[in-house]
Amino acid sequence: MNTNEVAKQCIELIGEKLKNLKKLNIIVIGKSGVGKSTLINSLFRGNFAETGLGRPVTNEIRKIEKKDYPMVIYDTPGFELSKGQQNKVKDEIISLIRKGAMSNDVNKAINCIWYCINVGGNRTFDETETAWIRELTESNKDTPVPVIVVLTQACPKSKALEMKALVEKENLDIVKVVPVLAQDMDFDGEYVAKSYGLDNLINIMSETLPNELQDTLQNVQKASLEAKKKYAQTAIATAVAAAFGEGFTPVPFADAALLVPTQVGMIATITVIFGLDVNKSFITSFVSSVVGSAGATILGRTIVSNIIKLIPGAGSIAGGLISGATAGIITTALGETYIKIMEMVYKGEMKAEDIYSGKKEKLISKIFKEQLKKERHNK
Ligand SMILES: Nc1nc2c(ncn2[C@@H]2O[C@H](COP(=O)(O)OP(=O)(O)O)[C@@H](O)[C@H]2O)c(=O)[nH]1
Ligand SMILES: [Mg+2]
Repeated sequence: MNTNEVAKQCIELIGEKLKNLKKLNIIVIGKSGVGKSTLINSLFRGNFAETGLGRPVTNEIRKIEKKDYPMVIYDTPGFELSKGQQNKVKDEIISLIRKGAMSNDVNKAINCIWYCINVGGNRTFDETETAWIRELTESNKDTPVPVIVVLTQACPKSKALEMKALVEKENLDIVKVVPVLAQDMDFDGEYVAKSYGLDNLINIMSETLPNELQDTLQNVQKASLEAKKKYAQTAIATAVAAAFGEGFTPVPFADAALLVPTQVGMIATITVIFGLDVNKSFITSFVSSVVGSAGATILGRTIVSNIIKLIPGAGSIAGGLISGATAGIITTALGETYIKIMEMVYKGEMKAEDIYSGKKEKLISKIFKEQLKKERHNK
């Protein structure tokens, strides 16, 4: 198997994994102007609220979705409405939740509700809103969905904390009250309040979501690089444990059937977590930067011997076998190197073109060598 074939498999697997991501369904509630759209666009890739197709589900609820995008948002205003209409919206939301739950389809179940309250524009705190949240959670005890109260435009922070304390005092059946300033806020050019809290909201979401939605959350979110990296590292550990968990079982190093699929699967998973567009040339260049020139047979005897020479104290290959532990070290180093590259591309520090034109070959190779040493050291 050569780098080109490996890259082809990677790209196919990435496509498959993307297609199989479970849909994340969120209901976002709050008066118009509180900052719902701004919040959504700041949290998720692709300017979702702006470019997603909105279609009315009921008079008030609008469903926002995008082709090939594993998320649906139900955008619900409602609190400038009359009391009668507020009740109607509540019933519509409950009916939406029940329909989702009854469908027995993970792609349709409502996973989370954000109730947004604006800090900046509120002189005092509006108790009809917390009363409504209480009614919602109390009349929906049979199909509960976690509710997060998001304090939007949470600036100044002191005022946001005051409001947070007020909402918490209500003892509502909610997960948390989270202050967020989705975008920097400029006060006449004299003072700029820096955005904050988006990463916290992502982490709280992650805690409330089931395992099967963690990949999706990381794929769509763009607010916490740390969360992506942490989750990608878990994916490496899982891949290594699944393939080389025994640690002592020697792996025939020329046995691509055991080594390569593990590594292809891991690279594909990490790509999905970062939510970046990569093509075949990107993967080809990455792989050849790590294992040697393009077109070479991956994990052939020479390449593996060369890699093993880079691992201090790993010894030589005896009888065509490497230990499971060594295979684990190589795989982990490969995954960590890929995460570092993804991070640089994500931050815009490295262009994808620079990778496939080969400009970054030396850098990638250097990172890989450092990771091999580090992994060896950790063992
Ligand atoms: N600077 C800043 N402006 C915000 C923020 N959130 C909302 N806004 C502004 O408030 C207005 C209403 O926001 P929008 O997201 O459209 O509210 P929606 O009606 O709830 O969707 C817009 O002019 C936004 O630019 C924020 O976090 N920072
Ligand atoms: Mg809006």
